Amino acid sequence: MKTAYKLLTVAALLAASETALASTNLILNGDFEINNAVAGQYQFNLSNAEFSALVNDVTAYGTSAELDLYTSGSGYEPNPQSGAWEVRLHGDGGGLFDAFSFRLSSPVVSGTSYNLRFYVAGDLGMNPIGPLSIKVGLSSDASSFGALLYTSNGLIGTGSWNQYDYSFIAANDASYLTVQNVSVSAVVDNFLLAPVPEPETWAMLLAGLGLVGWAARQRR
Ligand SMILES: [Ca+2]
Ligand SMILES: [Ca+2]
Repeated sequence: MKTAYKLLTVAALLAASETALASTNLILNGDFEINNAVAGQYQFNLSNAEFSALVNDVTAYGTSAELDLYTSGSGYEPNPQSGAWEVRLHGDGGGLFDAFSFRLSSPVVSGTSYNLRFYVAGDLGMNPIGPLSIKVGLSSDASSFGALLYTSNGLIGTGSWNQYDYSFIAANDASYLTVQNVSVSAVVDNFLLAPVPEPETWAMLLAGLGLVGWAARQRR
């Protein structure tokens, strides 16, 4: 019973951590669900201006400007990782690439710890032509990449979603999370960025769990 209780505690902590990531997400529209597109209608090869106007709180600034806003059942891509929409980014590896930035609900603060999570899938509609890498950065400006934070490396074009997690301490303040594809075509979805809960928060959570466990034991 003791082991079961421990396992339950670990599961509860993990669940709480997942909830914290989703409920305190600083990224506005990180899953692209808030947009002006007609339901079920794919939007291909959008210019930076078209994409920025279509998708709330997201600004495109790449050099190839062929962004696509996809929905379920296109046949070209896996269905969205979350909700009804996903974004396809082009990149030819030769200097032309799609890029965009997410506006944050409150800025990243220098010296604070954060957890980042996002999902990338290879392109079903094109043959994989090389390793896939999506670069994520922090910027003070919606239209520039800023400082490199993380690169999701190693995935060769396939149609399945891959989850990437990265924890970091911010080196500078930033109001935008930026995303660039510098490799082959890929779809991205469901970007989550949340401050790591403070030790006091964990202490309160553990105390709460302790109470729940104590109550359960009393009942037995
Ligand atoms: Ca989505
Ligand atoms: Ca395109």
